[in-house]
Amino acid sequence: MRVIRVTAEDMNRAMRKVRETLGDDAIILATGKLPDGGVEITAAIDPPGDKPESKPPPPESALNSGLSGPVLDELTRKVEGLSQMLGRHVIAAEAAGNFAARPELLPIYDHLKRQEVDPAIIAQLLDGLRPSGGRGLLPRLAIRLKKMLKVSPGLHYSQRRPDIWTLVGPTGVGKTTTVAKLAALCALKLGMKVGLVTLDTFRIAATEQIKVYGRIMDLPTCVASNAGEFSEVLNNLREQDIILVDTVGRSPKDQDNMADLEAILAGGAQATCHLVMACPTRDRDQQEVVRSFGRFKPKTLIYTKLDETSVFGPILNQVVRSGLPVSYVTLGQKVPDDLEEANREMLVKRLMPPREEEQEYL
Ligand SMILES: Nc1nc2c(ncn2[C@@H]2O[C@H](COP(=O)(O)OP(=O)(O)OP(=O)(O)O)[C@@H](O)[C@H]2O)c(=O)[nH]1
Ligand SMILES: [Mg+2]
Repeated sequence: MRVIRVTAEDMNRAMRKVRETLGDDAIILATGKLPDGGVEITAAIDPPGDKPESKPPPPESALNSGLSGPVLDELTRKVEGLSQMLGRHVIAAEAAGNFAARPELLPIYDHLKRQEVDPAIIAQLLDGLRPSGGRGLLPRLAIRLKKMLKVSPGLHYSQRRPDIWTLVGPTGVGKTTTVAKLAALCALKLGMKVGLVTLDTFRIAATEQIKVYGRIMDLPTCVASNAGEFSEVLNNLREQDIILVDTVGRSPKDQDNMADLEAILAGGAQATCHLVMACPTRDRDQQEVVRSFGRFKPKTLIYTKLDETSVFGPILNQVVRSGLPVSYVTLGQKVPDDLEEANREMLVKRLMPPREEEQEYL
């Protein structure tokens, strides 16, 4: 493989240099801005006949090594992860390769990469993207993003009575605070009858936290520490419109603790689970959270701490990969103010280049 790095005043000139040196089959590996305002492109080409030698198959003994149980599971997971990663790199390289013919896509590609959108999703977003009505590519990009981002109506639109929402998720993401915000929205703003339940008996402070919110808002608040008690408190709260259930935070890697939570939740078969994730969490970790909390069959994603980051691609990535809609987002620590129902326009706006930079993408 021959790799070159070119610099120029702008992307079009840099792309022309790449094409002059490596031809139309060049693959763009990376692009960047220079301190003097120029740009740089690292590009490569595979000269004909420059193919890696094929490796002999692994010896039979490696396949029949007797590996089983958790070791084999772990290995399988790692291999799956590696092949997914490789697949993404191939798609990204292909997408970048397309820019040899469509250099005007490069700035958008760059922007979406900085937003940490999965390269495979970027490739989908940019495939065949054409300018519309003299306004460049951004309006069409916004339409495509809007189609990909699924949202679901908030819990107060539900006709079910009582509608029971159980918030599950990793430690410290803001589950209890979000329960309080949702309770305030439904009870104080919409005048609904709301009951609170906490299954978090792991720490005394956690039960206190929800009881304090219950007291301030004058809402019935119950604690349950096993499936039987959970079923009983749900029955006691059956006259409420909405029941919000707070749970103990669980590390996605701690399968034993996850199983304990699953056992308690079995007491509330009529409840729906909603997965709470903090937006600043890295994409790969969010993916692991969605995978391991999948056992609770969450109906929606709730994203917290949007105020703590300016990178929103992982939200799009999880929605596309899991097919789950976003129901709510939270944007700060204040109860009840910092909660919003998710809407596509708001999410698209966060993923698009800021208005003041739009000229750079035309
Ligand atoms: N900046 C910011 N902080 C938030 C937001 N939501 C919650 N927090 C803060 O995050 C911290 C943890 O919030 P909790 O609600 O206790 O989180 P939790 O998921 O219930 O935590 P565990 O029960 O320990 O798993 C607190 O300091 C909250 O004020 C948000 O939208 N933005
Ligand atoms: Mg909590």
